[in-house]
Amino acid sequence: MEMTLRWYGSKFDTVTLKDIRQIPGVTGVITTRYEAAPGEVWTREQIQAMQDEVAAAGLHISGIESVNVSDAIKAALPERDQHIENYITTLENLGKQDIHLVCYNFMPVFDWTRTELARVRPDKSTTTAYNQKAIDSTTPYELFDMMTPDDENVILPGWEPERMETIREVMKLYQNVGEEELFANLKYFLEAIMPVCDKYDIKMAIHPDDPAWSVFGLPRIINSQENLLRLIHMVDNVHNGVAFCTGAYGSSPANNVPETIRKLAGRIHFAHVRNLKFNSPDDFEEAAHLSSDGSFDMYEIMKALYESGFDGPMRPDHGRMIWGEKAMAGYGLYDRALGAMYLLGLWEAIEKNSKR
Ligand code: DNO
Repeated sequence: MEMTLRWYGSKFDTVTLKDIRQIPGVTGVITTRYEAAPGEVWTREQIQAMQDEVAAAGLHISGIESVNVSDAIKAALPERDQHIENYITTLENLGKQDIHLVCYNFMPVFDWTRTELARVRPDKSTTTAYNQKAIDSTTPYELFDMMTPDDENVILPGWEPERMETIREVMKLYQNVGEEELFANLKYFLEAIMPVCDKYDIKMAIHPDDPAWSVFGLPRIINSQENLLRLIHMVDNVHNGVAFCTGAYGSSPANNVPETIRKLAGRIHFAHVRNLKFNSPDDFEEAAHLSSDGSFDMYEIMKALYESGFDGPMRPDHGRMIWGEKAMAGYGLYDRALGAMYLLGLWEAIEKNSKR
């Protein structure tokens, strides 16, 4: 297991590579070309430039989160083959640059969804939160406003302003796409990219839907144990794997996080580990990583990862805003650094215990 931190690049992130380098045990970053539109080819020169910048800080790129999949691919529009071809070229260029992990999601239109970006917790930290009643009484367009931070320099990953401009049209693309169609489109995409993944040993890691159910009537499929197993079996290739996100997958209390980790052994290529606090069946917020601050047993989660042989990059996930920090919601330095330390501590204890 390698502990990493997500980093958005010097143009977008308030957290610097120097900051990340000073977190004990964090050796790699998970990054992306944030400015790239889904469907666009990434050149080797662009990838090399990212690698040079990260290497100059004494770190390396452990994986890409994300190379986004366009709605044309997700909804099977006429231009999907062109977009898949571009995706393959990007994968080829990443492979040639010695990058072997790519995270993506297959959520239509919206990426992770929250209804509050700065809910105040009892300790006066702020955190992101989701309330189903708030979703039920709003529209996707109003939600976009809620997901837009007041500070215009802070953009929320997955909710870039340019997306809002096309959201009405994009929603319409899914009128005839249900869960079965979405599965078929995912299979089509995976089958097309597996040869290049095999050639360059690129592990594709799909991110579970967040929250793990349909939002605004759009189909969502990466949200239950049954569907995750269906995904890995429908294209039975080790390069077709999962970015297991405990918070996204665990947002549904029906999902047993440690059990599913064990069932997916060998196919989890990347782990996002965070804790949630359920306040009611309709409401959760992101807690500190520590088990006692939220609803998850983080020890059991880490033990399941360890015992199922997980050996890929791991990252702490959505952190609270503490100590006056202002950063991209969920992606400040301090709480994620605390999270990384805690997860490394759990891992060390589990590892040492298992060797006794
Ligand atoms: C949110 C993230 C997601 C994730 C994508 C993967 O914090 O976990 O935006 O990166 O869904 O493509």
